[in-house]
Formats: sequence, structure tokens, C-alpha cells
Amino acid sequence: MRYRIAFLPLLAAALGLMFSAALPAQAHDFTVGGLKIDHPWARATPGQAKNGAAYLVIHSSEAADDRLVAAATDVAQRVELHNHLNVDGVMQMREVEGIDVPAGGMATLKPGSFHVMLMGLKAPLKEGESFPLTLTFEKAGSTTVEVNVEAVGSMGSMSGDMKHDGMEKMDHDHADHDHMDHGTKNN
Ligand SMILES: [Cu+2]
Repeated sequence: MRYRIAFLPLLAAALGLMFSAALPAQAHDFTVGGLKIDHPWARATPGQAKNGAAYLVIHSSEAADDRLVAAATDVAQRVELHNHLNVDGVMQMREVEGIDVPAGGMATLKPGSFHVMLMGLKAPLKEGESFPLTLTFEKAGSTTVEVNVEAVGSMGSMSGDMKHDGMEKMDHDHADHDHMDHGTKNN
């Protein structure tokens, strides 16, 4: 009897996991208030990687500006909102307090730019799986979206962006110029 009682919640949890992992990927967008969150995705992480990142696009049909101020998920120990900055040709990540979603406009989280940083992954992110991510907006409130894990090389031109050393100049096309302040070069 004792076994049976202990087993049932475990079984339910296991079935729940299987079900959420099997959610279909089509029509992959989510709505909260006047915000539409389009195609949340993350790159699969290689074996021992402790960190990952999630990306998505937010479209606003709101009359007022809003702001993504927090993100949370169970797959990582800590979740931060980050931006990439180009400091003397070296890409660095920095935590930001929020990501602005202009009224009627959009905010883009993508490799080399704003992203949801997943720190201390509890398990590698595997291609084809998905996981829930709760996003909190200043005005629209919170919603949970499903993040699809895509191939390690997705939008692969960015894949080496954290490995540049200080000697490298900015003449490659890795940098995302939309959000970057790159200093003028005199050569
Ligand atoms: Cu980051």
C-alpha cells in the first residue's frame, strides 16, 4: 500500500513530462495582453555546457510601451536578461534590467543581441525537446511560453561570437549592429 501511494504521484509527474515534451511545434506563438510572443527557441547545448540562451520576438499591439522585466524556468538554476555588447571588438554579455517593447513595435531577442540567459543548466538542452519559460512584462503581466530546442548550429554564424580574442578586429560580420555601440576605428 505504501508503495502504491508513493508511486502514483511519480507516475503522474513522468506522464506530465512526457506530455509536455511531446507538444507539437506548429503555431508556435503565445499571447499576453496585446503582446504576441513569436517562436521562442533555444540552441541545443553541447555536453558539458553549463549555460544556454533563449530567443524570441515580441510584437506589440498595445497603445503603451511595455518592458520584459523577468524570465524564469525550471531547466536552469538562474535566469537573467542579457544583452551583447561589443567592447573593442570583443563580444561581452551584460545583464540588463529589462528589454523595452515599444507600443505597436517589436523587441527581438536573438543571437548576438538581447537574450534570456539560462545559467546553471540542470541538463543539456537537446534538439527537438522543449521547455516552459515564464516571461514577466511590466504592464502585460506574466505568461508561460514553450521554448523549442533547435540544432546547435541554428543561426550558426553567431556560434563563435564569445570566442573572439582581443586581437581580432571588427571586420567580420558576426556583430549585430542594431543594438551595438561600436567605437570608430582609425585604420
Ligand atoms: Cu548571456
